[in-house]
Amino acid sequence: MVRAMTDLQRTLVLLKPDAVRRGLAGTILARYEAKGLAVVAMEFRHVDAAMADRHYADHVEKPWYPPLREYFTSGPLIALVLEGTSAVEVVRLMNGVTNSVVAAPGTIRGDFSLSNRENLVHASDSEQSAAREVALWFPNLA
Ligand code: FUP
Repeated sequence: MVRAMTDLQRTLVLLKPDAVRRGLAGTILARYEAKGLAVVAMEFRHVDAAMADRHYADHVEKPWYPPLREYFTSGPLIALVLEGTSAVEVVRLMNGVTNSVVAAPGTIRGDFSLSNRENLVHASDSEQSAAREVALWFPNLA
């Protein structure tokens, strides 16, 4: 649901290891900036399996989780907190659906990925997830 114009939100975004490896981090970040979202935190990190499990707590039991964890920990990623009007929904729309094969052209996944796993970006899927994920990745952010 589209929120009121005044609904300022923060959302946790990850430019995952394939985005960094493929040299697409700047291109992707530029899209968020051009949209009008503000970067309020940013960090380059190579995370371990324990952090992957915390981030994907809802998915650790899924059959496809082990290869996801392998990919997620395969190299450095860039963690961001973006802030703006309806930021949670706006970033999800910009990213496109999970499976890049069917993600709409014009979205990040639709334009730059052809994979259901290596899909370049993560973004919080609700305000509740955003609060949990921002606290997990940036515990010192005010
Ligand atoms: P999303 O919110 O779009 O990132 O998607 P999900 O939370 O459903 O899934 C998290 C990540 O798991 C996706 F980005 C890609 C990966 N995934 C798979 O590897 N296989 C699947 O069948 C579904 C998701």
